[in-house]
Amino acid sequence: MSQLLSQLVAELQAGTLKVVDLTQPLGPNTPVIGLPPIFASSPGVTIEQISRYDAPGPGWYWNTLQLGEHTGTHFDAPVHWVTGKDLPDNRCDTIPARRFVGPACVIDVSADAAADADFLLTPERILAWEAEHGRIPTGAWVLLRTDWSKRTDPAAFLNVGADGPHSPGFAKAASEFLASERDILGVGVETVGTDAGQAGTFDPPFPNHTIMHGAGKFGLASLCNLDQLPATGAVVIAAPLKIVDGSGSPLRVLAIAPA
Ligand code: 23J
Ligand code: MN
Repeated sequence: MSQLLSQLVAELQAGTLKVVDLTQPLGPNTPVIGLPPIFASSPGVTIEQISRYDAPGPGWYWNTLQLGEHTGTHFDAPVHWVTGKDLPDNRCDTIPARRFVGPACVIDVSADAAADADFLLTPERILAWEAEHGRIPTGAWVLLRTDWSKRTDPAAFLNVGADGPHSPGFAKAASEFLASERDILGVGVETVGTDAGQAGTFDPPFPNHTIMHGAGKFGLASLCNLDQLPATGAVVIAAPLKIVDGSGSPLRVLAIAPA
């Protein structure tokens, strides 16, 4: 085995490296994004039993799942958005697997999001993060820590008011900066989608989806446990199901980090 892989295994077994699960539980209580009623919506999770050591299957237990591609902790492929529809290797089954693994840059804006549910990350804030932690490296996953995943009540998580949902995200200029001034795999967030709650009212609507996917970048939504990661020094593995022509997929997101 390569020295590096032997050491990886040894450090995982010794506990000097830890595996952090960045994934929310997936089930009937998983919150799903609400869009304005003029648009079609995605269903929640339905789990129907096929058998459970009973007449339909005396020795085995299994279920049928029904869910939208963009449910719970999930991956957004570039083909999800009209801006990314004609890019090469833009869907779940055609993205090269090496693009699912990269170093994590965790930008902590949890205090800002606690003070303002509509907080938006700016390019200035990214540059301030880089002044402290170094330049965002090639092939990075940029993870926005908001602590939003600590809102375990679905109503508080979706935070829908009379004027629509309120949750933090990216200013358009921040998405543009990350998509064109840095060479990232994509962005990850703790909220239900990679755009801010109010982003349907922005110009363009849903600017993070528009810009990231137009640039061939990926999205990760509904992450958790970002507070267990260092700002730099973790590696994230986020591999969607190989859905044929898939626009996205629920997935298990894992980080390997110093313990
Ligand atoms: C469709 C339309 C708007 C949004 C989304 C999907 C998502 O957040 C998603 O899951 O990709 S904002
Ligand atoms: Mn999505």
